[in-house]
Amino acid sequence: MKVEKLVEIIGSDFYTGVPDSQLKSLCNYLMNTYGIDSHHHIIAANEGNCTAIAAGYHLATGKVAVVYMQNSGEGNIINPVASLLNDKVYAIPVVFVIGWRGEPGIHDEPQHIYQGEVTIKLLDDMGIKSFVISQDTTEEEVSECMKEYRELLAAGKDVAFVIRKGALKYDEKVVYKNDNSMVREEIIQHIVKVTGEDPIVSTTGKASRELFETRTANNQSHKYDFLTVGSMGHSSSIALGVAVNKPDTKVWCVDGDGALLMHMGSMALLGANSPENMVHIVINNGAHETVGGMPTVASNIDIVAIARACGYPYAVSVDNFEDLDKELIKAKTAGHLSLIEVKCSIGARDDLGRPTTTALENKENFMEYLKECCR
Ligand SMILES: Cc1ncc(C[n+]2csc(CCOP(=O)(O)OP(=O)(O)O)c2C)c(N)n1
Repeated sequence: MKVEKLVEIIGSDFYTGVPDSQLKSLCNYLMNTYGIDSHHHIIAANEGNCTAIAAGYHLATGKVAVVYMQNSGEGNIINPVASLLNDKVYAIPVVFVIGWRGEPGIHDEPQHIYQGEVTIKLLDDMGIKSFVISQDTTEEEVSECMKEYRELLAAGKDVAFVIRKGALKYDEKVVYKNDNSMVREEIIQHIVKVTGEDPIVSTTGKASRELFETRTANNQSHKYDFLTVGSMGHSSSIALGVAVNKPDTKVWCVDGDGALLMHMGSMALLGANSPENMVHIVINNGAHETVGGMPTVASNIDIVAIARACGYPYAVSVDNFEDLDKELIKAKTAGHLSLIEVKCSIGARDDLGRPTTTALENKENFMEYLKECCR
């Protein structure tokens, strides 16, 4: 169905979410219609964050907000749904619109398989009634469902539309760009040149895919890299856990700005623990490039200042390859935690591949490498 029709049927004037490639039509519609406007559309740091913003919207207006997200965000909403929205607590109504990655029977990447299996079950467990929208769902069916949903919402309950692949259509295109010149894949090639055989923990999305392809192109093993294909926002904490237990090995984390924002508390933990053997690289394109390029708020925040305030002994920002190479070389031999923010353009190769090893193989090879080669 057309996304405009879904929006009309739901009838809310406030949306908050974390972008998802399967909800690209909804995200693009919202960007074209509202852009980023705190009264109508907020792209939030994580899905729990969205849920709380939706609750605040309801407290202030008495109206019902829509939270949109990929199903991988269900984990992030469980706490605010169970202890804030639920009708045994504050009974705050919210409409969730959820992209269903990893739907059973539909081929998808490994990080989506289990989440796809439990998507509807988790909603049931959270007391959220759900309705699945497919390519052949009619507007009448959605309107009928919404009639029933209105009664539930009036009783302080939460409801969801679960969106199957290709179910929502939007004809307009949106172009996402910024003024930065460096391309993420080239940034990763420069990083790999300096890290050599040091282990890397890389973030969710295309950065990990590009790292995998870079290793293949260089005829290098993939054992050096832990690709955090799911669990967005947690790669720097994984790297922290590795770094403190392998004190004689330089451990690198390749992070994204969307991921950094999603669980930014990890920066405070990194600063507090300050592993001397870790480098935290944040590739900042100010966008959720992997899922379509929708903006994050990271273009307008000072990541270097945040890192310093969190206790990182060294933090720097670069916007060209010469400075990047210089900082990488410096970080390689430094005896303290370093953060390098790399200002990056929005975009990727159309023919970018996906890791050909399984997640389990990735873990086993990485662990074996850490055991044998790193102290
Ligand atoms: C909890 C969760 N929410 C949403 C997603 C969907 N998702 C995958 S990659 C991505 C964008 C990541 O943005 P950023 O870290 O800035 O990296 P970029 O894609 O720009 O390189 C999103 C939103 C996800 N994987 N997990």
